[in-house]
Amino acid sequence: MNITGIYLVSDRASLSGKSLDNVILMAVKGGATMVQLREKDVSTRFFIEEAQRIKRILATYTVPLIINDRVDVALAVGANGVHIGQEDMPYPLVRKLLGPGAIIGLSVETLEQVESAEAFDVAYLGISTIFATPTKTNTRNHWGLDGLRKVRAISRHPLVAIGGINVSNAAEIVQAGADSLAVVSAICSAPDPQQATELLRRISFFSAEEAKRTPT
Ligand code: TZP
Ligand code: MG
Repeated sequence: MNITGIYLVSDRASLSGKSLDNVILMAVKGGATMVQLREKDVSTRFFIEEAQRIKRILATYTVPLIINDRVDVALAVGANGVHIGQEDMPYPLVRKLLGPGAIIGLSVETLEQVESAEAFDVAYLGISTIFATPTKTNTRNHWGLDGLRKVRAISRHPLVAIGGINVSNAAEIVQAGADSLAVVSAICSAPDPQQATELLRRISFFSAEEAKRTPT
């Protein structure tokens, strides 16, 4: 799995009246390469029905569906993977349940957690959080760009940066070592989520995409 590009993480509190299905569709049309459904306050039934709907939308664009926290929901709907934090089901058990092909992402908030994750075959580390963000306030650490560079220097895993990412800082976060940018409010709260995703992608990944296309 090639982890790169703009990774949309859903948050229904950030939608400013828009429909989640539509925001996800717009983000994917704008070039988002992964989508994580993150639901903290809905019933299991609701979560499963939503995930089934979103999975159908994403399949058209061959964009992977990642479920936050809930291994049972991921299994039930045949999602591509799960994103877990340090308090969730331990990585070895998630791998055992989902199998070798699943995309498993793990959030890390300290260098000790980064070091422990070297033993795991995670698809990526979620570097949480890069900057302080009103979207999630129960966070332990703000890595900043220097912290991200430190993680880049010691980890073998692809790095997904998350927290406070927007057009003003996206490019420097990629330059500091992020393979992918996970974004909530800069897409979910945008009046035009497709345009917001396109802009984030262009700002942060355009030179890398160009270099791949242009033979040297
Ligand atoms: N995990 C760490 S920060 C965060 C999550 C889910 C929220 C990021 O939201 P935003 O609006 O992109 O800063
Ligand atoms: Mg979690």
